[in-house]
Amino acid sequence: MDGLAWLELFQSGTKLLKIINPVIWCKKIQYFFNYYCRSPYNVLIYGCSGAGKTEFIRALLEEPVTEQPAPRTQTIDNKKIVFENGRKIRFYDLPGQAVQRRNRQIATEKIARHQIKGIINVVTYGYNNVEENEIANIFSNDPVPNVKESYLTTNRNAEITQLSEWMEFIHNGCGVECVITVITKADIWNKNKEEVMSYYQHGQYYTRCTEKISRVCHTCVYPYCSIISPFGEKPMLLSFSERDKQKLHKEFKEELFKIIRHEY
Ligand SMILES: Nc1nc2c(ncn2[C@@H]2O[C@H](COP(=O)(O)OP(=O)(O)O)[C@@H](O)[C@H]2O)c(=O)[nH]1
Ligand SMILES: [Mg+2]
Repeated sequence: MDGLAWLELFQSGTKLLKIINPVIWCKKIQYFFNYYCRSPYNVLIYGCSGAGKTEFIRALLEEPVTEQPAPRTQTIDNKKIVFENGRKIRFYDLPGQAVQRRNRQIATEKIARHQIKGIINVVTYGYNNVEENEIANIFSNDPVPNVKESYLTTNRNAEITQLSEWMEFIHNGCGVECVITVITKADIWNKNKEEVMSYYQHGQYYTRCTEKISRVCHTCVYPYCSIISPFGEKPMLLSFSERDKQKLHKEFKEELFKIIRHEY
Protein backbone atom coordinates (compact mmCIF):
# COMPACT_ATOMS: atom_id res chain seq x y z
CA MET A 1 0.00 0.00 0.00
CA ASP A 2 1.23 3.50 -0.77
CA GLY A 3 1.33 6.39 1.71
CA LEU A 4 -2.02 7.82 0.57
CA ALA A 5 -3.80 4.53 1.13
CA TRP A 6 -2.34 4.29 4.68
CA LEU A 7 -3.52 7.83 5.39
CA GLU A 8 -7.05 7.02 4.16
CA LEU A 9 -7.11 3.87 6.26
CA PHE A 10 -5.99 5.83 9.32
CA GLN A 11 -8.64 8.53 8.76
CA SER A 12 -11.42 5.95 8.37
CA GLY A 13 -10.20 4.25 11.55
CA THR A 14 -10.38 7.45 13.59
CA LYS A 15 -13.86 8.22 12.15
CA LEU A 16 -15.04 4.76 13.19
CA LEU A 17 -13.57 5.23 16.67
CA LYS A 18 -15.47 8.49 17.00
CA ILE A 19 -18.73 6.73 16.12
CA ILE A 20 -18.16 3.89 18.55
CA ASN A 21 -16.33 6.03 21.14
CA PRO A 22 -16.21 3.66 24.14
CA VAL A 23 -16.17 6.49 26.69
CA ILE A 24 -19.38 8.02 25.30
CA TRP A 25 -21.08 4.62 25.12
CA CYS A 26 -20.03 3.77 28.70
CA LYS A 27 -21.60 7.05 29.86
CA LYS A 28 -24.79 6.36 27.90
CA ILE A 29 -25.08 2.86 29.37
CA GLN A 30 -24.41 4.19 32.86
CA TYR A 31 -27.08 6.90 32.38
CA PHE A 32 -29.59 4.32 31.09
CA PHE A 33 -28.87 1.96 34.00
CA ASN A 34 -29.07 4.69 36.66
CA TYR A 35 -32.21 6.26 35.22
CA TYR A 36 -34.24 3.12 34.56
CA CYS A 37 -32.88 0.55 37.00
CA ARG A 38 -32.02 2.50 40.17
CA SER A 39 -34.70 3.93 42.37
CA PRO A 40 -34.56 7.63 43.23
CA TYR A 41 -32.75 8.88 46.31
CA ASN A 42 -35.78 9.94 48.38
CA VAL A 43 -35.41 13.13 50.40
CA LEU A 44 -37.90 14.68 52.84
CA ILE A 45 -37.95 18.48 53.04
CA TYR A 46 -38.81 19.72 56.53
CA GLY A 47 -39.09 23.28 57.78
CA CYS A 48 -41.60 25.65 59.36
CA SER A 49 -44.37 27.25 57.36
CA GLY A 50 -42.99 30.10 55.27
CA ALA A 51 -39.38 28.97 55.68
CA GLY A 52 -39.08 28.72 51.91
CA LYS A 53 -39.28 24.96 51.23
CA THR A 54 -41.41 25.19 48.07
CA GLU A 55 -39.35 28.08 46.70
CA PHE A 56 -36.14 26.17 47.53
CA ILE A 57 -37.22 23.14 45.48
CA ARG A 58 -38.27 25.39 42.60
CA ALA A 59 -34.89 27.17 42.62
CA LEU A 60 -32.95 23.93 42.94
CA LEU A 61 -34.77 22.44 39.95
CA GLU A 62 -34.06 25.66 38.05
CA GLU A 63 -37.74 26.26 37.40
CA PRO A 64 -38.76 29.85 36.51
CA VAL A 65 -39.84 32.28 39.23
CA THR A 66 -43.63 32.61 39.37
CA GLU A 67 -45.36 36.01 39.46
CA GLN A 68 -47.07 35.23 42.76
CA PRO A 69 -45.48 33.44 45.73
CA ALA A 70 -46.48 29.77 45.97
CA PRO A 71 -49.70 29.17 47.96
CA ARG A 72 -49.23 27.41 51.34
CA THR A 73 -48.46 23.73 50.70
CA GLN A 74 -51.40 21.60 51.92
CA THR A 75 -50.41 18.12 50.78
CA ILE A 76 -47.17 16.22 50.27
CA ASP A 77 -45.88 17.23 46.83
CA ASN A 78 -42.93 15.55 45.18
CA LYS A 79 -40.52 16.60 42.44
CA LYS A 80 -37.47 15.00 40.85
CA ILE A 81 -34.04 16.23 39.85
CA VAL A 82 -32.04 14.14 37.34
CA PHE A 83 -28.24 14.38 37.36
CA GLU A 84 -25.94 14.01 34.36
CA ASN A 85 -25.22 10.38 35.24
CA GLY A 86 -28.95 9.53 35.35
CA ARG A 87 -29.23 9.37 39.16
CA LYS A 88 -32.42 10.92 40.49
CA ILE A 89 -33.34 12.61 43.73
CA ARG A 90 -37.01 12.81 44.63
CA PHE A 91 -37.87 15.66 46.98
CA TYR A 92 -40.98 15.46 49.16
CA ASP A 93 -42.17 18.99 49.89
CA LEU A 94 -43.96 18.80 53.25
CA PRO A 95 -46.54 21.29 54.51
CA GLY A 96 -44.98 23.30 57.35
CA GLN A 97 -47.95 24.65 59.33
CA ALA A 98 -48.46 23.35 62.87
CA VAL A 99 -51.95 22.05 61.91
CA GLN A 100 -50.41 19.92 59.15
CA ARG A 101 -48.55 17.75 61.66
CA ARG A 102 -50.52 14.64 60.68
CA ASN A 103 -49.52 15.05 57.01
CA ARG A 104 -45.87 15.36 58.04
CA GLN A 105 -46.22 12.24 60.19
CA ILE A 106 -47.38 10.28 57.12
CA ALA A 107 -44.15 11.27 55.39
CA THR A 108 -42.04 10.61 58.48
CA GLU A 109 -43.40 7.05 58.60
CA LYS A 110 -41.51 6.50 55.34
CA ILE A 111 -38.29 6.81 57.38
CA ALA A 112 -39.42 3.95 59.60
CA ARG A 113 -40.09 1.92 56.43
CA HIS A 114 -36.50 2.57 55.25
CA GLN A 115 -37.73 4.48 52.18
CA ILE A 116 -35.87 7.70 52.89
CA LYS A 117 -32.17 8.32 52.21
CA GLY A 118 -31.92 11.99 53.04
CA ILE A 119 -33.49 14.82 54.97
CA ILE A 120 -33.22 18.49 54.14
CA ASN A 121 -34.22 20.80 56.98
CA VAL A 122 -34.94 24.27 55.63
CA VAL A 123 -34.26 26.99 58.21
CA THR A 124 -34.12 30.80 58.06
CA TYR A 125 -32.61 32.10 61.34
CA GLY A 126 -36.16 33.24 62.12
CA TYR A 127 -37.07 34.98 58.85
CA ASN A 128 -40.12 32.82 58.17
CA ASN A 129 -42.83 34.22 56.00
CA VAL A 130 -44.52 37.21 57.60
CA GLU A 131 -48.29 37.66 57.32
CA GLU A 132 -49.58 41.10 56.28
CA ASN A 133 -51.25 41.77 59.62
CA GLU A 134 -47.96 41.03 61.48
CA ILE A 135 -45.80 43.47 59.50
CA ALA A 136 -46.60 46.50 61.70
CA ASN A 137 -45.45 44.69 64.86
CA ILE A 138 -42.28 42.96 63.81
CA PHE A 139 -40.18 45.89 62.56
CA SER A 140 -38.38 48.27 64.92
CA ASN A 141 -38.29 51.97 63.97
CA ASP A 142 -34.60 52.32 63.16
CA PRO A 143 -33.69 54.48 60.13
CA VAL A 144 -33.62 51.26 58.10
CA PRO A 145 -36.46 48.89 59.11
CA ASN A 146 -35.04 46.09 61.25
CA VAL A 147 -36.80 42.91 62.24
CA LYS A 148 -37.22 42.71 66.02
CA GLU A 149 -34.99 40.16 67.75
CA SER A 150 -37.95 38.78 69.74
CA TYR A 151 -39.72 37.81 66.50
CA LEU A 152 -36.63 36.02 65.19
CA THR A 153 -36.05 34.20 68.49
CA THR A 154 -39.64 32.93 68.56
CA ASN A 155 -39.28 31.54 65.03
CA ARG A 156 -35.89 29.97 65.82
CA ASN A 157 -37.47 28.26 68.83
CA ALA A 158 -40.20 26.92 66.54
CA GLU A 159 -37.47 25.52 64.25
CA ILE A 160 -35.97 23.69 67.22
CA THR A 161 -39.38 22.39 68.38
CA GLN A 162 -40.14 20.97 64.92
CA LEU A 163 -36.90 18.93 64.97
CA SER A 164 -38.48 16.43 67.35
CA GLU A 165 -40.94 15.37 64.61
CA TRP A 166 -38.22 13.54 62.68
CA MET A 167 -35.07 13.37 64.80
CA GLU A 168 -36.25 10.41 66.89
CA PHE A 169 -36.39 8.34 63.69
CA ILE A 170 -32.70 8.91 62.95
CA HIS A 171 -30.79 6.01 64.45
CA ASN A 172 -28.34 3.35 63.32
CA GLY A 173 -29.84 1.22 60.55
CA CYS A 174 -32.75 3.60 59.79
CA GLY A 175 -31.54 4.02 56.20
CA VAL A 176 -31.16 7.80 56.32
CA GLU A 177 -27.65 8.52 55.05
CA CYS A 178 -27.52 12.30 55.30
CA VAL A 179 -29.20 15.28 56.90
CA ILE A 180 -28.59 18.63 55.27
CA THR A 181 -29.51 21.86 56.98
CA VAL A 182 -30.25 24.51 54.35
CA ILE A 183 -30.22 28.06 55.75
CA THR A 184 -32.24 29.73 53.06
CA LYS A 185 -33.05 33.44 52.46
CA ALA A 186 -29.33 34.29 52.51
CA ASP A 187 -30.17 37.61 50.81
CA ILE A 188 -31.98 38.66 54.00
CA TRP A 189 -29.52 37.49 56.66
CA ASN A 190 -26.25 37.91 54.73
CA LYS A 191 -25.35 41.10 56.63
CA ASN A 192 -25.10 38.93 59.80
CA LYS A 193 -23.51 36.00 58.03
CA GLU A 194 -21.02 35.01 60.75
CA GLU A 195 -23.64 35.10 63.49
CA VAL A 196 -26.09 33.02 61.41
CA MET A 197 -23.56 30.41 60.28
CA SER A 198 -22.20 30.11 63.82
CA TYR A 199 -25.70 29.51 65.28
CA TYR A 200 -26.27 26.57 62.91
CA GLN A 201 -22.73 25.19 62.86
CA HIS A 202 -21.77 25.53 66.55
CA GLY A 203 -24.63 27.15 68.50
CA GLN A 204 -27.99 26.05 69.85
CA TYR A 205 -29.13 24.42 66.60
CA TYR A 206 -25.92 22.39 66.46
CA THR A 207 -26.25 21.07 70.02
CA ARG A 208 -29.98 20.29 69.64
CA CYS A 209 -29.69 18.63 66.23
CA THR A 210 -26.46 18.10 64.31
CA GLU A 211 -24.33 16.97 67.23
CA LYS A 212 -26.86 14.25 68.10
CA ILE A 213 -27.36 12.77 64.64
CA SER A 214 -23.83 13.18 63.25
CA ARG A 215 -22.92 9.87 64.92
CA VAL A 216 -25.30 7.95 62.66
CA CYS A 217 -25.36 9.88 59.38
CA HIS A 218 -23.56 12.48 57.29
CA THR A 219 -24.52 16.02 58.28
CA CYS A 220 -23.79 19.40 56.70
CA VAL A 221 -25.00 22.98 56.75
CA TYR A 222 -25.42 25.03 53.56
CA PRO A 223 -26.49 28.63 53.00
CA TYR A 224 -28.90 29.12 50.10
CA CYS A 225 -30.99 31.78 48.40
CA SER A 226 -33.96 30.91 46.20
CA ILE A 227 -35.04 34.42 45.28
CA ILE A 228 -33.80 37.91 46.15
CA SER A 229 -36.82 39.62 47.63
CA PRO A 230 -37.44 42.15 50.46
CA PHE A 231 -38.68 40.74 53.78
CA GLY A 232 -42.18 41.94 54.70
CA GLU A 233 -42.09 44.25 51.64
CA LYS A 234 -39.75 46.66 53.50
CA PRO A 235 -36.67 48.06 51.78
CA MET A 236 -33.49 46.33 52.89
CA LEU A 237 -29.77 46.98 52.77
CA LEU A 238 -28.66 44.60 50.06
CA SER A 239 -25.30 42.95 50.67
CA PHE A 240 -26.07 40.02 48.40
CA SER A 241 -26.04 39.85 44.61
CA GLU A 242 -27.42 37.62 41.84
CA ARG A 243 -23.86 36.26 41.45
CA ASP A 244 -23.74 35.29 45.15
CA LYS A 245 -27.07 33.52 44.67
CA GLN A 246 -25.80 31.55 41.67
CA LYS A 247 -22.59 30.63 43.51
CA LEU A 248 -24.55 29.15 46.44
CA HIS A 249 -26.80 27.26 44.01
CA LYS A 250 -23.82 25.75 42.17
CA GLU A 251 -22.07 24.74 45.41
CA PHE A 252 -25.22 23.14 46.77
CA LYS A 253 -25.92 21.15 43.60
CA GLU A 254 -22.33 19.87 43.57
CA GLU A 255 -22.73 18.80 47.21
CA LEU A 256 -25.94 16.91 46.37
CA PHE A 257 -24.21 15.12 43.51
CA LYS A 258 -21.39 14.07 45.85
CA ILE A 259 -23.87 12.87 48.45
CA ILE A 260 -25.69 10.50 46.11
CA ARG A 261 -22.28 9.14 45.04
CA HIS A 262 -21.32 8.73 48.72
CA GLU A 263 -18.31 11.00 48.26
CA TYR A 264 -18.09 12.38 51.78
N1 LIG B 1 -35.92 36.98 50.28
C1 LIG B 1 -36.19 35.69 50.12
N2 LIG B 1 -37.46 35.25 50.21
C2 LIG B 1 -37.68 33.92 50.05
C3 LIG B 1 -36.64 32.99 49.77
N3 LIG B 1 -37.19 31.75 49.67
C4 LIG B 1 -38.50 31.92 49.88
N4 LIG B 1 -38.82 33.21 50.10
C5 LIG B 1 -40.14 33.78 50.36
O1 LIG B 1 -40.67 33.20 51.55
C6 LIG B 1 -42.07 32.99 51.42
C7 LIG B 1 -42.42 31.55 51.76
O2 LIG B 1 -41.84 30.67 50.77
P1 LIG B 1 -42.43 29.20 50.51
O3 LIG B 1 -41.48 28.52 49.61
O4 LIG B 1 -43.84 29.27 50.09
O5 LIG B 1 -42.33 28.60 52.00
P2 LIG B 1 -42.80 27.16 52.55
O6 LIG B 1 -44.04 27.40 53.34
O7 LIG B 1 -41.70 26.69 53.44
O8 LIG B 1 -43.00 26.27 51.37
C8 LIG B 1 -42.46 33.43 50.00
O9 LIG B 1 -42.98 34.73 50.03
C9 LIG B 1 -41.13 33.40 49.26
O10 LIG B 1 -41.08 34.30 48.19
C10 LIG B 1 -35.29 33.49 49.65
O11 LIG B 1 -34.33 32.77 49.42
N5 LIG B 1 -35.14 34.84 49.85
MG1 LIG C 1 -44.66 25.22 50.75
